[in-house]
Amino acid sequence: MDTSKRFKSNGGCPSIQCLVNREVLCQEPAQGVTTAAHRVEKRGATPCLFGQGGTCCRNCNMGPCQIIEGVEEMIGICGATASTVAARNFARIVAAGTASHSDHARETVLAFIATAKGETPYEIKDTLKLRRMAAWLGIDPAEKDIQQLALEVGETALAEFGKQEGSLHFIRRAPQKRQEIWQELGVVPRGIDREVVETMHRTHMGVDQDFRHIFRQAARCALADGWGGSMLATELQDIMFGTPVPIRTVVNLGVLKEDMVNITVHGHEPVLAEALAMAAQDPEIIAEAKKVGAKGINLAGICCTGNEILMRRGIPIAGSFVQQEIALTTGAVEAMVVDVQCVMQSLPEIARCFHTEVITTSDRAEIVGATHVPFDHHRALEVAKDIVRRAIARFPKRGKVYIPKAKMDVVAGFSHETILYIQGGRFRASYKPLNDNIINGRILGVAAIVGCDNFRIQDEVHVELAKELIANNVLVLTTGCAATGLGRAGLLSPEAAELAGEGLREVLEAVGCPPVLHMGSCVDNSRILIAATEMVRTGGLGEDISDLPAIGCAPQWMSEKAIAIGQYFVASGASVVFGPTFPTTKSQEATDHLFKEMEEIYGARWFLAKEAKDFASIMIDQIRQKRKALGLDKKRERVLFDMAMRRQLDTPLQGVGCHGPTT
Ligand code: NFS
Ligand code: SF4
Repeated sequence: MDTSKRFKSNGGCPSIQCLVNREVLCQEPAQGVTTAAHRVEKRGATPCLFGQGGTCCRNCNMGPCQIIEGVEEMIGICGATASTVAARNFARIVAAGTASHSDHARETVLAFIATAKGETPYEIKDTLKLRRMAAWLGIDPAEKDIQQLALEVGETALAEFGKQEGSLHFIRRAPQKRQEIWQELGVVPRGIDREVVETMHRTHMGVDQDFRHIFRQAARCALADGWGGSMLATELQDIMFGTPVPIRTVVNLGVLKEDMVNITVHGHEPVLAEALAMAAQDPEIIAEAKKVGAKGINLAGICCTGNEILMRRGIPIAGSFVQQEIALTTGAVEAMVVDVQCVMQSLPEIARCFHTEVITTSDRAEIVGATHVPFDHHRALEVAKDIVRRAIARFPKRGKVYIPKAKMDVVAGFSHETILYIQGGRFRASYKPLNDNIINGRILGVAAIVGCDNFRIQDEVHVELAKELIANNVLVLTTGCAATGLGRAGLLSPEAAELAGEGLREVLEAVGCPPVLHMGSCVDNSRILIAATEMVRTGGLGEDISDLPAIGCAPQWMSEKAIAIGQYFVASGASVVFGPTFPTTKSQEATDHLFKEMEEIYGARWFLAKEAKDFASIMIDQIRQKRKALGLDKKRERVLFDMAMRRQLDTPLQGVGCHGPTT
């Protein structure tokens, strides 16, 4: 093994604010290792200002053209204006984000089909959801055995990618009024792949050149993500691996174990992580680990793969996006297994300073310096065992180790179905208690804090913002790396309810849940679309998502996927606040479309904010405005639902057992 220390030359103890990250980077094993924290420190926190504003075009070889809005001689060689270029760049970001979520979904669907045929070690676990999804996909679930039904569901889901005409099936899950808006605008997505391809075509040099028209396609493409790719990934993963229910576990780098073989699983696709989880429990494998002096195998998640296995299996998360390199600098990780997305190219270089092996597994993603062990869901367990054995072989080669103490208890697993259940109980699962508590003012509204963390932002924006929101009686939903950050800060535990305002606290204490509900990975933002739809359907809060006192945000976004998510939220009627920068700001015209005109068209818009307090004030203000429009700004009588009142709820069960209505 090459343990050259060449990457260790210019590290040092960086001046980052996150205490646990700094703690690890300042210890002996990490001495001299260069990470993103060091690179940001060296280069400064400000990226290329020109590129950042969205008006740099390199879509053809007459450019690149730097375009300055309002300066006639600074349009593109082809005549492209700032708004067109900003819209094209924005649409391409949305297409890349949609492609990422959807290609992940495709892998899920292929594994699902193989599972239905009995060709994988996975099972069809949630048969209730299978039946519900079958109905949404236009399949009659009656009188079909589970495997046959699963096969039909899988094949219909697969056809959603290549569909050329008509509309995606899950579009029909949205509130009626929203569907009408989409029809009228002509933004109903046809096939998932078609929308991505068409967006790339329309943004090629010399095709679609009306910025509003380009933004409309960006909305259609994003909707193909939220109500298409992402939603298919979430639902089929739930059927195969189990719909999450509340589960206690721990997060932060302190979950790594000194006396065990540590395998961190990083990326996005739970098909890999689930197989590793099975392999890690195999008695034969555990015996092999013991033979080399370890007590067993400790699997820990990074990024959204971490969220997937945390939600379903309670496997701890070692870190979010910004902690991936730092996990390696503990010197305690035998193998970091990765698949796709948000995996930093620097990992193998850092691993070379230690005994760690970085293992790539996806046909779509290899990294120079990593070992490639191709994953195939047909041979899932076999490949997973092979990977775990590689990690075991590294254990005796460990050098100095520093594992920080920091870890925090969290409760995760708040799928939309769980939220139904905790409010109404098994037989009266309903959003009515939530709606009623919003109507009576005990809960001011609902906010989603989603998305990445980002090396350019030092402050704990997510944490400060969440605390401010819950103190103002806003219930917070979270996904992605933001959720891990909020977990690290202790906000995903029921005890954190004491930080909530009086009204919200009463509700949380009655049902015993945290003030911040972890709803999963980034594809699981589709759960938030369904939760919002269910709130509309339950009644009392308007007829459409745009009427709800609800808003989303991604204060530290980094990935293109985050922009796709933002655009599908806005196109679905939920405003979002992003920051600290936004990719169209060098074109006022383009930015005005997203920040003003979209409100007239979709009933929702983008906002930009930098600091936690600005995010909070925009979000609370928006929630208040929606309350006012619903006539909820006046004081109402406050009623707490006790069991007797819950029993009186007249929500029909619709024949679906413990997982509530048919959404
Ligand atoms: Ni979402 Fe999740 Fe994290 Fe951002 Fe990356 S892991 S898919 S993109 S960085 S939240
Ligand atoms: Fe320049 Fe137009 Fe080519 Fe873009 S498409 S690089 S603006 S000439």
